[in-house]
Amino acid sequence: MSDTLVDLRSDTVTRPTAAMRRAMAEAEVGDDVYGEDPTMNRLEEYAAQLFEREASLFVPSGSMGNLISIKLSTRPGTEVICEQKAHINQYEMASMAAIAGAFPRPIPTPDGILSWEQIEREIRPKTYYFSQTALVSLENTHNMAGGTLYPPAVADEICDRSHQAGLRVHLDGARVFNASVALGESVARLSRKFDSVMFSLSKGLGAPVGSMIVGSREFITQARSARKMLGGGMRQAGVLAAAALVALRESPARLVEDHANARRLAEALAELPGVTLDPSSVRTNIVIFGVEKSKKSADKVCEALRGHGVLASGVSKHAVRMVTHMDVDRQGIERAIAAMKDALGA
Ligand code: TLP
Repeated sequence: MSDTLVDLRSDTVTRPTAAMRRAMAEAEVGDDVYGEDPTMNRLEEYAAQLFEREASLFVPSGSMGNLISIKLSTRPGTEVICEQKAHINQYEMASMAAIAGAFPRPIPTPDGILSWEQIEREIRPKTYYFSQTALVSLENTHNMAGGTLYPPAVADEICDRSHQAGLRVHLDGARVFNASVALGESVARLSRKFDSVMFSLSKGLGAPVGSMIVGSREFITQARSARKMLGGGMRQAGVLAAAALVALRESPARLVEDHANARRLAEALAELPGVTLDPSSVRTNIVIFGVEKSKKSADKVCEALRGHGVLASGVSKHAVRMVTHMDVDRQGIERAIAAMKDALGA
């Protein structure tokens, strides 16, 4: 372990487990564009059950899942209210504009968590010469705010009030299982009022590829067509579904370890001179901290860490992100802490 890299750049970097690889090798497959892949059909039924919804659809990536959901809930020229640092606003190649024709109306917040009051102020007046608000999109956990959580009552209120205002609501739940574990609520409970939900299989859950969209049967039927239009119709995709089934069954229970590792990391980093971080804000698997006081840029700190076999990512000039996951154990976390002491010259 000690000569391997401790890769904390993202929870997307995990390798499939032995159980996943076995399931992939043995998967029964068929042509999923014909709806004939039995393993894929099992996965889609299982995910729908888990979220207590009518149907679900496997998509190659979270970005495609968000794009399809946005495309189906907007028309060209309408607006999407989201948080400023939301993945859909900053990291999806402006696909909502370029492909769906929708326009983001981002709201900055310190912690990534929107309130109904903030959203209500941004809804466009119902006047014919204004573009109209169509959709509200929330991110739970919020990645670039440091894995922060929506209190369930806040998300519920946003959904209810948005619906009363005639708006649809999407959940970018790439890490909704992390939210579920941290809040002690089921993913079905956390997402029940949203019109569409995207969650990732390939982040904390550790599957090699894929995300899912969950919603009503009608919505998922439309999503299947949209996926085909975007070139996301897959053939013997059961090999991917087999790994995803293992991930969905086995991984949620172990996310608590990732959260404990992130908390240990945050508490140790917060002690270092040169680091700005409130460890109590770290509730899930993402630790984002400032290094401005060290007089080093985030890139310089990441470069120094790399020299110690620890990978992290710079998310702005002076902010570094470390994400815990199933391929980094407590020993790896202790190595990252030691490397940070050196990187900062502490
Ligand atoms: N996040 C990645 C990067 O793109 C930043 C990461 O390393 O965290 N929603 C959220 C909240 C995400 O964090 C991500 C990926 C996505 C959607 C997109 O998922 P993929 O990468 O499968 O397209």
